[in-house]
Amino acid sequence: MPPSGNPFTPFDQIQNTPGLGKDERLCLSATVVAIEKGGRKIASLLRQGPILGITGSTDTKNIQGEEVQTMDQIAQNTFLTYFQQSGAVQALLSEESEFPALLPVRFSSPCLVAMDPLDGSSNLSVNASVGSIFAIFRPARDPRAGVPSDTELFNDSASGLFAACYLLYSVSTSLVLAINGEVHVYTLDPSTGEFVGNGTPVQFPDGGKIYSVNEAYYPSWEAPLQEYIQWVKTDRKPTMILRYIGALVGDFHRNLLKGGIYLYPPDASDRVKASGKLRLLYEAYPMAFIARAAGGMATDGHRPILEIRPNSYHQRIPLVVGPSDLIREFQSRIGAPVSS
Ligand code: P6P
Repeated sequence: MPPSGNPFTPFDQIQNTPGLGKDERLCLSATVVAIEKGGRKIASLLRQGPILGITGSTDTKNIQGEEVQTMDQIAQNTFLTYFQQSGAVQALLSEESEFPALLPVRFSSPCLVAMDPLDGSSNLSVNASVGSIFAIFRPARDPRAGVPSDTELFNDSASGLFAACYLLYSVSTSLVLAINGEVHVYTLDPSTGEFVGNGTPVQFPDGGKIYSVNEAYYPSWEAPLQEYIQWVKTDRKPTMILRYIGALVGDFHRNLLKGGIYLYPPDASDRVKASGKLRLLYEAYPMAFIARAAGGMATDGHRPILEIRPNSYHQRIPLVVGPSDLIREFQSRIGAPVSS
């Protein structure tokens, strides 16, 4: 609780962030309010998910060819509705839709949102953590001139990205918001419906000892990665421990607070995941933006994630993200250029 005794909220963070124009502040506030509203609704539904019978699959596949969980659809529709009502989002790209949806706007500098409405939803049936992920951009061009089939709405890299946010539905519901180099963690207070923080920005701790990767795919990794993973478990001092819960938001959040590196490498044995499983625009970009604001870095193994140009709305990319000390160590071990 800040010295004032009033809870620090995402609205306070936005108001206190230097370098935002008045209209941008208004638009970002309305966008984050929509995310908070959706987070409250989904957290409430998830608490009673098995009772409501909404933790299972729809037995349909999305445009990614992935099985759609009932809650994926509910989350998609929930955030779409609240973004529509906000009047602050002029186009919304979602993992669940092939192209960005054009939305009604009431602000003079509306933004562009790319989202994964419910990440890790296969965890739902076993009551494990899931999350929602949002990248918030200044559009590279006005989508009302027509939604292009390629990624012209987005700049030629993450240069248009000016805020990123995720919701983590777990023991409690967290909202993590990064703007202009500062990250704050908020917790949903069920008694008031407010997301409250302590006003102190979060930074990755140095010296983390956690690595998060699905080692089942070890046989299909390239040799330098296999050697790195063997090294962290044997000759590294201190050795690392494996923590992996199968949901990017849950693994990232633990690593943000305790210090750890998350890896989703290319899987040479799987045509779909040959370039990694995670999507650049609404998973890798936002996590890389949050990591950078928390004193960390994110790479595809060779290039900084935030410098990679999107070539399609649902482009997949390998992701290695975490504190700078662990990312530099990873890069030096696999022989990649060590980030400055
Ligand atoms: P695997 C969830 O499906 C997700 O996109 C991430 O949230 C998670 O880290 C990863 O995939 C898990 O994938 O192949 O280990 O089950």
